Amino acid sequence: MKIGNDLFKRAQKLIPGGVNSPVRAFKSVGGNPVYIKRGEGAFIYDVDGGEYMDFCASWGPLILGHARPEVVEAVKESASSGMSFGTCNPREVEMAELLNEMVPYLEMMRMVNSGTEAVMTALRLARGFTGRNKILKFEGCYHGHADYLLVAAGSGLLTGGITSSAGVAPSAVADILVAHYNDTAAVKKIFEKYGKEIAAVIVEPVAGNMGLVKPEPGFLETLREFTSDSGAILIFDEVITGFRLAATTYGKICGITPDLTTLGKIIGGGMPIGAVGGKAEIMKKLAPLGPVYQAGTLSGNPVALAAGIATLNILKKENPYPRLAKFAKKITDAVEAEAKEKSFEIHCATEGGMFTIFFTDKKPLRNLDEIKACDTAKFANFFRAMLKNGIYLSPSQFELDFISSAHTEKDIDLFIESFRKSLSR
Ligand code: KE4
Repeated sequence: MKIGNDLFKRAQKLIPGGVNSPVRAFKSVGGNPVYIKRGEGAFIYDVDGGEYMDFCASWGPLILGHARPEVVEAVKESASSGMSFGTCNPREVEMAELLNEMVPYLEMMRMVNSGTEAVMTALRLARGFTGRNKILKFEGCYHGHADYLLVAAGSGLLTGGITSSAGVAPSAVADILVAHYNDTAAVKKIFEKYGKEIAAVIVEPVAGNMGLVKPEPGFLETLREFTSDSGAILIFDEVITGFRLAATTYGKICGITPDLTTLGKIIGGGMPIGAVGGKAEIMKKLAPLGPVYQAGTLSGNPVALAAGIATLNILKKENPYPRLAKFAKKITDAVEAEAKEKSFEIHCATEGGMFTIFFTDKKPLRNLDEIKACDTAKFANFFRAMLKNGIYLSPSQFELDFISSAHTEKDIDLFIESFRKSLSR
């Protein structure tokens, strides 16, 4: 780890915490972060010659594995014709038509450069469309780092043991309402009290930013019913789940149509990207058509779209999802069997090709309070043991692990073997 450690020392002099995103800092798992210089298929390689089987997938985008040739080719071909024009470009039309074909309820959409920007745009649209201000979000969900969303947020905040950030003016969060995930009773009370003042409800339809927490039967349906009755906008934040569980959105899978959807990660194939889409009557409020302003120098960047379009077309053609789910199930079964056999307090939640190994005996985990009971010290030891065994997990108990289409059956067996070894250590 010598070269990596030297790099980290240098980085810390110029970059806060040495990282460009807090959750990469290994703060909650201990040790110095790895410095990855190359990825190929299911594997990533650090600057000191270390090789790891990757289950973090850059926090979700790399569903096809690293350096998938067709995606790299698409980027090379696009970049060789120019990086960015600040004009309309044909790939914007191709991406919009592809997303609309794969998710028909995205009647219109706009490309941006991150999930945060997609959520900011969706919430400003909801407020502009309804003329209302209040927003309901859920404890432990993370929707990017816009001021007013850093309340009871998951992901890096939770990992860092905080759930709201300094530097956020009280006025910015005055209109943010918070309830526990899966708490339909609380949602009912909030709508009884604030109904006509609520501009939007935003939710991760399958929560990933407190580790994997599934919606209980009726939870999402309740959100759809109450928002429809009160004229509030229902936003599914599918930055993680979009194209992760099928070649479409979770909204399509579960049969609940949100008014707006935010996307990111997979639709960029590893390049910076985000998108907001949904009902045309809402989307038409966006400038230059309507009064809700939003903009971006590199929005619809042709090189990023080339990577995303190539990725989505491969997902459409290859449909890797049943295999991803099968492999995740194999891991879950092994974890549960080990827990039972050795009475370990450990539990693996899974949805499609996503999973989280929780260090707790509680299952299923329904909300942030239950998640907080997890033994993060045990998780940290487990993470480091797996790293020693050449397995790179997402470096936080409050995140997801992902299986890519590049992982083979043999890789999954190796994961399970390493899991057993790491647990016994
Ligand atoms: P970005 O601005 O990081 O592209 O997207 C924000 C975002 C929005 N919505 C959901 C559901 C998200 O999960 C995210 C970002 N995800 C985290 C990891 N779970 C990003 C990792 C990081 O912050 O480095």
